[in-house]
Amino acid sequence: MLMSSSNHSPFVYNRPEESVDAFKKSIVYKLIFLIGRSPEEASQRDWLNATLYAVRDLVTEGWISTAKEARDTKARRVYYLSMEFLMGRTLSNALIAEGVYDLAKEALNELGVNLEDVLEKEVDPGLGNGGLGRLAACFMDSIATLGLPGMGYGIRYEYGMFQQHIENGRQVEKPDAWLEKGTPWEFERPSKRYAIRFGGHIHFEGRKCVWESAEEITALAYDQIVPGYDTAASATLRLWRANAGDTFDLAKFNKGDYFAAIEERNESENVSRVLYPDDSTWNGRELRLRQEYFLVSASLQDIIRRHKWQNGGSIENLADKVAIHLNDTHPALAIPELMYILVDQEGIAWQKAWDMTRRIFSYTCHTLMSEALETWSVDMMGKILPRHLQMIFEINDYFLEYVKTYVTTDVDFIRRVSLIEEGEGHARKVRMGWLSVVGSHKVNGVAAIHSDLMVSSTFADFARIYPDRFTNVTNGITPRRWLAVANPELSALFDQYIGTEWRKDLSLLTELKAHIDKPELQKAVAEIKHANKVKLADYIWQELGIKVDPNALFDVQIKRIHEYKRQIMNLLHIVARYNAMLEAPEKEWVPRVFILAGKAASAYTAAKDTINLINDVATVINNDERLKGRLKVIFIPNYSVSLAQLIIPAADISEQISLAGTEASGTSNMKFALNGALTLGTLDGANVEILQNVGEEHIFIFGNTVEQVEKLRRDGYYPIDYYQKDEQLRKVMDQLNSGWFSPRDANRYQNLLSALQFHDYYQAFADFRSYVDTQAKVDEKYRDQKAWINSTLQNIVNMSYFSSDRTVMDYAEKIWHVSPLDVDK
Ligand code: 4GP
Repeated sequence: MLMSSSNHSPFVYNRPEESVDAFKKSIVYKLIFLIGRSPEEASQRDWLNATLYAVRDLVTEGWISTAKEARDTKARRVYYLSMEFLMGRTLSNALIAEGVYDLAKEALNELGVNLEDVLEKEVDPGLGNGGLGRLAACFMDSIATLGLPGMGYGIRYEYGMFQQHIENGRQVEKPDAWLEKGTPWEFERPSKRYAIRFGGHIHFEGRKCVWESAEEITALAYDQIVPGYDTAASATLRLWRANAGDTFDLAKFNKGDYFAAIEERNESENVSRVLYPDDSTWNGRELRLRQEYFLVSASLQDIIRRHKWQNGGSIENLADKVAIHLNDTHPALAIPELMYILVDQEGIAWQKAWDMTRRIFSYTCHTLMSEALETWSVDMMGKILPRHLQMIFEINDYFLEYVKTYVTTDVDFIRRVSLIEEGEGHARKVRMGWLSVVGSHKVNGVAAIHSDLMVSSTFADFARIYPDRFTNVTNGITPRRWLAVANPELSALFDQYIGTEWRKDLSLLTELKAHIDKPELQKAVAEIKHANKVKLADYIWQELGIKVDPNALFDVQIKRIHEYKRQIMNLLHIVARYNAMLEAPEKEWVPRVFILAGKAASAYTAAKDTINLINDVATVINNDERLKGRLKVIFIPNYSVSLAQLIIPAADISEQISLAGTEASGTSNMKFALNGALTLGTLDGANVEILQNVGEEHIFIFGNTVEQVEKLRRDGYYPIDYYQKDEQLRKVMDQLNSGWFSPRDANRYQNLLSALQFHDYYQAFADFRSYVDTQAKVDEKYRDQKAWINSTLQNIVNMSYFSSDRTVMDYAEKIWHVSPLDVDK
């Protein structure tokens, strides 16, 4: 660490000690000798990269000693396998972790460069889709800060999540070529390369299964340091890139068929080309399956190599030393892959290999959406991974035998739990969710209500077979990125009252309780919120050319666009409010700015139509002068981690309005509350636990409970009844249906609206009344600023439980059985 001078190493060139001068020198050195630019000609990006290199120097040695400590103590390790890591920008987080933010700012300042401008230049890699990927990033941060012997494995997609542009109100997807700008933070590891095999066929030699694969590509490793906060410890995120290796067809090349030779290379390298290939086609699905296997095979080969190297070549004690966590079903092929390695390559007896495998794996389920429980057609898997399919059949035989012997012989039950779905009229499929449960020793949900529902619905049969296997670990967020980096002013204010240690131990926030009634604290919190709103208003003005009033209540819903998250219900209320305001223009309306952001999956029509409708409604409302600027609707394009860092600290209301029983946990709900926004939410996901922690006076809960939702489904749910009964709802729907907001294309939303009016699977109509009434309570409370600020503070001081440090320690103790290393000794 920079600040502890005893730790200084003689090896780092020009280590900046604790002086601005030395830091300046280090940055300029990187600029000249690594980037090849003089300070005079350097662009902002050059300065950014030079600073990244300079800061990376500060963490690299600690990183190396963390690895050494794990090696020397032969620590049991945990490996987190995830197809997504939404890490966010690196520099600001690293500067804070190393305690050199101010130093860097001053050093750059003296070089005539503004740190904040430089920070904005950093690419925000979109190697994830939503909550699951961002959770993985928070976990990496906590693993590093806690000094746990852990490592993340993922894919270094050449193109991350698409860039979302809005053209004429509609989402347009553009490729996200994040690598084009260079990646100074990462270390390329040319020596860490593994052959990944696909296709071919299997045959038995006696009892031994032999897989002769047809193709081979190479996985190359790229490492990112994830610095721990205020510790020398760091974690590693290792991402794999596909390389065609020797598949370049020299014969074709020599014959002059250059393009055919290149094409083959390109095709093999497609495996790490893009996050979420289009899964509406066979080719897209096949590519995704290949990606999943690519991640799993490279990572397991790496894990086993490291283990053998540190254990004198032996694999016998693998299960004592290694825990592997499956972030959802995406890496579930790791289960048959490990069996393949242990049985076919290491010659371990099947039963013993299976016992080891189950001790090693654990699995988190992140959703209750049944469509997200992956299945793969047996045909496709047989074509790409014939040995793994065979292994899954073997596992299934073994498992079903167990069920018949110890649980039940009921044919229906056995058909339901079989790892192979025997389709009536459709092809057989491998059920990856079932495989993950059967191959893991622990399975967890991500919030208390979700874990309960998982056991009572999705995995009910398995809970009967393995009653002790299921558990809950409620999600959390890292206070470093989501308070220290995102809200520096609020962080500095807390430092004055309770010191700086809360960044490492969020339970210290409770010490703020003693100060909660102090008018100067309340005033300062209100001022900081206002300043954050001004910042966001400036961004909206610059990006969208729309003026919003920072004194208005900022009401925010930012997350993927999905029917279950019910952005459409938010919109129904906005239109209802618009109508009410026009009917009583003189009333003292609390000015509101509704802010929405989020991407829709490119093949998800209803979600894309929702974005379009939000923008159409926004256009009409934002231009209606009768409202006198008291109502605005803003859709901020291209939602990302860095945008969340800007938006969340500026929010007054956090919309968490999914239908009860559909959102597994949510994590933005925690980020908002930590930054002092009040939750407006249903009894869903982690909202339930937020309610328990902050108390019912400080949160707005509305809508049906899970039991009521289920009862409605059972008894027959008719959205049209609500439409008929509720005048306000009827008016809104009639307006939307008449094309009021899309006059040039009145039928634009016909599908979206009729699905709502006649099916409304996510029961937006059923919750509409209670939502609108609760929104009125929000206004009422906002009018009483003293009460509002009090609730704001009550939210903040009661967020300790939602630190990802707590979450990760829970995993470490209950599931992974790993303990922190002593790196700072
Ligand atoms: C998300 C869930 O939708 C969200 O509720 C949860 O907080 C998050 O995982 C982390 O556990 N699921 C996904 C996904 O992102 O792709 O299934």
